[in-house]
This record gives sequence, C-alpha cells and structure tokens, in this order.
Amino acid sequence: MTAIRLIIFVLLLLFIGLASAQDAEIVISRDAAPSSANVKLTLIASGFNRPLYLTHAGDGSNRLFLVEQSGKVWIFKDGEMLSQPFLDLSAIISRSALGSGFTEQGLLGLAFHPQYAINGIFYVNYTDRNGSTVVARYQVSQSNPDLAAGGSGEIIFHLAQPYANHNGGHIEFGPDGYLYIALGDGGSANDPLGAGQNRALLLGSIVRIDVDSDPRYAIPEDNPFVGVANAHDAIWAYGLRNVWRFSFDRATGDMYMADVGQNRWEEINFQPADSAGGENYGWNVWEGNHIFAGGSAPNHVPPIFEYGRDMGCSVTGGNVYRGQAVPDLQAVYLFGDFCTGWIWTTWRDHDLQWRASTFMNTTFEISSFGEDEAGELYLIDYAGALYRFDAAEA
Ligand SMILES: [Ca+2]
Repeated sequence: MTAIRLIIFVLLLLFIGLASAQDAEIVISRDAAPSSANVKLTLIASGFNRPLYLTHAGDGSNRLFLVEQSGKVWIFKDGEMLSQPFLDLSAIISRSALGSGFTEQGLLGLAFHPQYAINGIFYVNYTDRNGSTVVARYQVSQSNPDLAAGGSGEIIFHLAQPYANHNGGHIEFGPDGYLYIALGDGGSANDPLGAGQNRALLLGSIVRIDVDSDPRYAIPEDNPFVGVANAHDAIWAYGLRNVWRFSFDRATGDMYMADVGQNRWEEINFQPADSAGGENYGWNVWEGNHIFAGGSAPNHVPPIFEYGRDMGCSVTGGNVYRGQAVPDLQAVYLFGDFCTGWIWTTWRDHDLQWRASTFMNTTFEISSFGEDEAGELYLIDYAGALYRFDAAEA
C-alpha cells in the first residue's frame, strides 16, 4: 500500500507540475487569422504636434510617455494628459522638426533603463542642430517623478549624418539588458554610400551597446563582429535601409524590424531570440525579396513579409500583442503603413510557418505603435492623436 501511495503521490506531483507549466506556456503560434471585427481603436488623447512614439517606464506607475518629433515628451497618467511635458528638447533638436514641412529629423526615440524604477535613467535618440544622430542619457527629477531633471542630459553616442533623411531613431533595451539603436543608411536615395553592406560603417545597421559598464558605453563582448576585420564591433545586424521601429516580443524575446523600402517593397524582418547577431538583411543588394542594386550580400536573411506600392509607401513596425484586452490578437505582430493607413498582422501557424493578412484600413498616418506596462497596444496618428486597441463590444 505504501508503495502505491508513493507512486500516486509522485504522479500527482508530476500532474501538478505539468499543469502549472501549461498555465505558464507562452503562445507562439496560432492558425486562425485575427479579425478586425473583434477590435476597435479607442481615442485616448489628441492635439499632439508630430507624435511618433509611445512607451512606458516599466516602473509600476502605468504612465504612458508620448514622444513628439518636435521635441517634447508628454505623460498620460490616471486618465489624463499632464499639462507640463516630462521632457522638452525643442531647443537642441534639428530646427526642421519645429516647422511644418515633412522631415525625418527631430526627437525620434525614447527608452527607459530596465532598472528605471531604481536609477531614474532614460535615453533619447534625436538629430541635433547639425543633423547628427545623438543618443543621450537623462535622469528623472529627484523631487518630481513626472519631470526630467533639467540639464541632466549626457551624450553617450554621436554619429554624423551625411544626409537629412534615414536617421533610423528607434532605441530599445533588449531582454539581454543591452541598448539597441536603429541607424538608417545615411539617406539620400538608393544608398549612395553603400552603407547597408559596409560593415565598417555604423550606418545601415542595428547597433548594440552596453550602457552600464562605461560612462558612455561599452561593446558587449559577444557582439558578432568583435575581433572581425573591417567590421564595426558595435554592429548587431546590418543590411538595413531605414528601420522605422523595431520591437522585442515581451514573451519570447524575438525581434521584429520594419525596414522602409526605396521604390517598391516595404519589409518586416525577424530575428529569433536565440540569434547570435550578425544577420545581413540585404539592403541595398536586395529590396525585400527582390534584387535592387545587385552584387554580393553574404548570408542574406530575407524578410518574413513584404508589400508593394499598391498597399503603401513607408512601413511602420509595431509589436507582438501580449495584452489582455483583445484576446483575438494574442501572439500576433501588428504593423502599418504611414502613407495609406493599412494595418497588417503576421503570425506563425502551428507548423511555425509565417502567415499574414491585411487587418484594418484606417485613415491614419501611422507613425508608430507602442505598448503600455501591461502589454496593451496603442497606435499613433502623426496628425496628432493616440489610440488604443480594445475589444469591440459584442
Ligand atoms: Ca532587406
């Protein structure tokens, strides 16, 4: 009897163990396409000047931080916009972002340090008065959590830009705690510098740096081109034209990069969480899955999705949905087009094959998506408004 009881006890423990493992399982695949009939976009706030990003501080405060290209960061807190900006860089960013004409310069990125709740450190990416790309470290005020400390900016990364366009601008901490920076190919058109395939140039790449081991930054020892001749050791991945938003799936750590095309093809690139880096995403030998300039692009990693000029002209990358409000979006990557307002979804089916569908046709100039602390997803209309993805009423 005792032996049988022991066996039953062990089996019970195994069952409980498996059941709890089941509960914690991350959804990485699905077969059905999500339906836009299950989703509505709720207007959260409006009246912004060139809004182009939204993120959160990861500090448990549930505040939203909305970034304006014209230099200000605004806080949405307890259901309302605060009247005073968290940060105002309008005096030091490119003047073009202060006007009304189209520009790719200005305040472009914001990322809170993974230990922001403890250290109060955050980073911005902007183009300065000379048009150079700058990543700077800032500190929150010690007396007011809704205000950055005046004069606390320290430039940690600076890169001269040969042309006004293609400044990339997205910055985000990876699951590894390193800061990733998207850098465009330098601009003009067709990549005149050959920056995409030139691994000696930081332009046309995603850079990965360690912001904790040096007053400015250090190179992680496992960056893919450390010790490799004619390659910059800050580069994580290359062959990119102008990544406009990348993100890490908060559940899996997989990375999604939206690369804006030149004349014909907009693309979504994927990098699994266990990647060692060094991927070549093909530009300017390739544009999407199509030969562009031709020539050699060793180990070209093609996109997981592309679309042509019939559907848009400038891709805006989003996020893999991991929130609770819209169950039908679980494990789906959403992204859109700035020119047409189309939103797409892509996901992996149970054979882990990529699938995609057009999802929603909007009238917005989609400048960004963004997540709050709970993983709920937002959309930013460059015309000045912020929306949240919610479940449609039954
Ligand atoms: Ca590519």
